[in-house]
Amino acid sequence: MLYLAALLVHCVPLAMAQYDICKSWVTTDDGPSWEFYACQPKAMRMKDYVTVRVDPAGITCGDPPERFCTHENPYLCSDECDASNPDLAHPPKLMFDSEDEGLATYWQSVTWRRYPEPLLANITLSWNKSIELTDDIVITFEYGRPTIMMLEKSLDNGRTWHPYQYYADDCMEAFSMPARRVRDLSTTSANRVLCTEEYSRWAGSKKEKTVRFEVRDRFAIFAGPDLKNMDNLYTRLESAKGLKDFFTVTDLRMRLLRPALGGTYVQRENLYKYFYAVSNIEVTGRCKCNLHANLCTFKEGSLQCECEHNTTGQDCGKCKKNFRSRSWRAGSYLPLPNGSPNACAAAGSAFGNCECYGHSNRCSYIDFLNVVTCVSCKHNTRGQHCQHCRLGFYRNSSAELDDENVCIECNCNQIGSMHDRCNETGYCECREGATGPKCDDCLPNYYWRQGCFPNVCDDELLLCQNGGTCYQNQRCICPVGFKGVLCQQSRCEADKQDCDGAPGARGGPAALALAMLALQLPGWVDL
Ligand SMILES: *[C@@H]1O[C@H](CO)[C@@H](O)[C@H](O)[C@H]1NC(C)=O
Ligand SMILES: *[C@@H]1O[C@H](CO)[C@@H](O)[C@H](O)[C@H]1NC(C)=O
Ligand SMILES: *[C@@H]1O[C@H](CO)[C@@H](O)[C@H](O)[C@H]1NC(C)=O
Ligand SMILES: *[C@@H]1O[C@H](CO)[C@@H](O)[C@H](O)[C@H]1NC(C)=O
Ligand SMILES: *[C@@H]1O[C@H](CO)[C@@H](O)[C@H](O)[C@H]1NC(C)=O
Ligand SMILES: [Ca+2]
Repeated sequence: MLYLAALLVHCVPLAMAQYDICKSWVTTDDGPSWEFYACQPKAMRMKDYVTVRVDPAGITCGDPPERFCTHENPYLCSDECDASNPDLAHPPKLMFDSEDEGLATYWQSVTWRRYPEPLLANITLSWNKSIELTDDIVITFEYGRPTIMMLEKSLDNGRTWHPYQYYADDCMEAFSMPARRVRDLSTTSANRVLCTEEYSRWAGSKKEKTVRFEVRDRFAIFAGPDLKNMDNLYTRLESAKGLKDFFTVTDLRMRLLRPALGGTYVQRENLYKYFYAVSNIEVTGRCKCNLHANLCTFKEGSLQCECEHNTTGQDCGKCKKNFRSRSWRAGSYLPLPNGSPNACAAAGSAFGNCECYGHSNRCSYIDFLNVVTCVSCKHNTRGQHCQHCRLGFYRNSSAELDDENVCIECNCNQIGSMHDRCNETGYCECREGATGPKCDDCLPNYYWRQGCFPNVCDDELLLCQNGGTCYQNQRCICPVGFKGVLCQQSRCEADKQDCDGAPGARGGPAALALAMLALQLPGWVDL
């Protein structure tokens, strides 16, 4: 009987957990069928799936072996850290092991023997998976908690980082921030990043060992002190912008900036009592599956959602192939109590026979044509099923029809091409003399100047004559006394008066100087 009671107590919270089934087989007036619900995996101990990295290199103690002492026993420095001896080593993995009762195992840093250079260490936890925190992050320090540290998070597997919480024994001094407590936050500030002094003051290294990131206290703002009113929390998570993301991480980083000082200033004569030692990092959360899965499994080194609702991807973040007749959407906690599955729909199932390849989520019936057609095709598509590319775009041959990148802009050169359309391989239609896929090059014997023009002169067939030089294939620069497109014409022959009237036109020194001037000044030639 006692056993049964215990079992019941244990089972009740599980049975009552919301959103724990994705579908159920129900009998309705139309016969039995599946009914679908928003669903999420159970919370897990995330430290079991984490990869850890400690920076900088050489920050872990024991290589070379080193002695250290404690704040309680500052002059008895007989403890040793030795990386080569398993009994005396303190590698990072000891932050995630399960400990026998009473026996703490911990990662430990080198001591602050380089004081006054700061003693800095980063502990980076990576999951390669989006995690939604469901309980406090609890970091346990042996030998005292840091007097300054910072918690950072990433939402994109470590590409970008954001501050999550600041910790200091004096927030103003360390971060120029006023000290605040999560308990004092309100509904509008529940996702504020703050600095707290609660976990950094010296209280004896045995008494106060933990540093927390308070998830529960933030949840309690909506769900009440015992988290009884979870409905209100779920409603807020759905409606308050950024609130869900605030509790979502792919990576966490503890930046340890100053070790415990034992409640006084740094004592230079005994730097062997200053170091970091972390025995446990507890992270409780669930896989983020966008409310499309109630299971999350560890496969090939990463957590993965077991997606339902015809979704797929590590976070169930897209529709399965052939289930893209409308755009993917996350499930919703609302309406209570079962939420909305927002399942992906098979082609042909959602709107009669209208497939839009995921480029539209609206169809419309056109009465006089008796067809159903997709409305407002996105991603530069068009057509009844959004199956064509808009004018000015062409089909990306390496993308499926339901890919967002299915249509590529033609990008035709405005001057070199006839119009901004292109053929199926992206080739534009060129004006005379232009060439290249985008018509931004000229054919041989053409030059580019706001379009392609045939060469006037060149070094092969259209040679400038009588000592003239070819300027950028556009014109011959003729010596004085000659003219014509190729300087082929003597001014005397063309115009007797010109010849007779101009003194020295036949090659006096003044004419030579003028000719040289002409060669040096293309601007003058352009006239
Ligand atoms: C810790 O990480 C931060 C970035 O989050 C970086 O700027 C800093 O240099 C790192 N510190 C160490 C000691 O590696
Ligand atoms: C991260 O997860 C993805 C998807 O499961 C996987 O393809 C990739 O190899 C993983 N990367 C690492 C570094 O583990
Ligand atoms: C997903 O597709 C299958 C057919 O492969 C269908 O039986 C099932 O009902 C679909 N599920 C949802 C949630 O639409
Ligand atoms: C074509 O589609 C593939 C697959 O989605 C994509 O990786 C690629 O960037 C697309 N090409 C262009 C030019 O957009
Ligand atoms: C597109 O135009 C280019 C150049 O005219 C040509 O080589 C190519 O075969 C054309 N592609 C198609 C599919 O017509
Ligand atoms: Ca441990």
